[in-house]
Amino acid sequence: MMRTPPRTLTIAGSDSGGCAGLQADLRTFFACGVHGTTAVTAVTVQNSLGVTGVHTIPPEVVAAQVESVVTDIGVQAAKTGMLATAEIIAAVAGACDRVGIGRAGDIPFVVDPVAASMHGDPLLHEAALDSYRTELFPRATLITPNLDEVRLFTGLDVTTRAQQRDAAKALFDHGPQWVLVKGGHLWGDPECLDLLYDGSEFTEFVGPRFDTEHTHGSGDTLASSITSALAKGADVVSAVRAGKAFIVESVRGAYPVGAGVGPVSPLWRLPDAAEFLTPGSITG
Ligand code: PXL
Repeated sequence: MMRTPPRTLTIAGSDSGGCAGLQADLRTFFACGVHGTTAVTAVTVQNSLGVTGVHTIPPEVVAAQVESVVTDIGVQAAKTGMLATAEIIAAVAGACDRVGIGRAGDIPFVVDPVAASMHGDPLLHEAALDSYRTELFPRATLITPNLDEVRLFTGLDVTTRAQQRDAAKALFDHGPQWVLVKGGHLWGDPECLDLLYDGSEFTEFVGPRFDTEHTHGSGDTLASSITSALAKGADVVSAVRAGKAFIVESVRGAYPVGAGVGPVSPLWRLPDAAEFLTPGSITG
């Protein structure tokens, strides 16, 4: 029998197209060698062209999934993705407090404040912005906004690396232990700089900017790989360093699907995957 790997939890929405959301989280968890569990918040009707439907799960069912998983299977780190409504955010905050996720306990808690799909389809009610600021950011070990989310939560329009620092400070004032302001949307920058801040020190993580439009699920993949490293006991700086290395390779491994935007992919972790189970490869 194998040894049980570390367990992680994603509290997130389903992307039927398999590019983003909990589908991206689960495959990242697998590729990072942890056992992934889920609390589903919403089902999106989605393909490579965009989102045509959003169906939310009752808040008490979201909370029950969190409690069911953590009290039996146990998790060493948790993350959030699409939370959709103020009511779901309130339920998640309550459940996290009851089971010791985030500030209320010792389970590291990554809050990826998903607000819209990469096509711009809304994945969060406007009324829920305040719930993030008051109920989730103060409970988070780390928050991981992109620059569109920075604008929504702080009103700051970041167009330079210097402004990225101002944004990190403004977000830190909402109470998370650490802030990672992702620079992928700083379109004029020839590199992608993600800036980590703990209230006193900045740490920069610089990676290449790839010439690809197939970046669906990149935020989810980064947050999930960071969560996996935290579950294995890494400190936040080491976990973000590991996550950055993971997302760089996953963007390099992105591929097209359908007529629109394809996903970033952790398949690079499984070099034989393309050949495995093809007729010539099956022996024995
Ligand atoms: O990538 C953010 C995201 C998270 N969760 C769901 C999504 C998306 C983007 O499309 O669909 C369900």
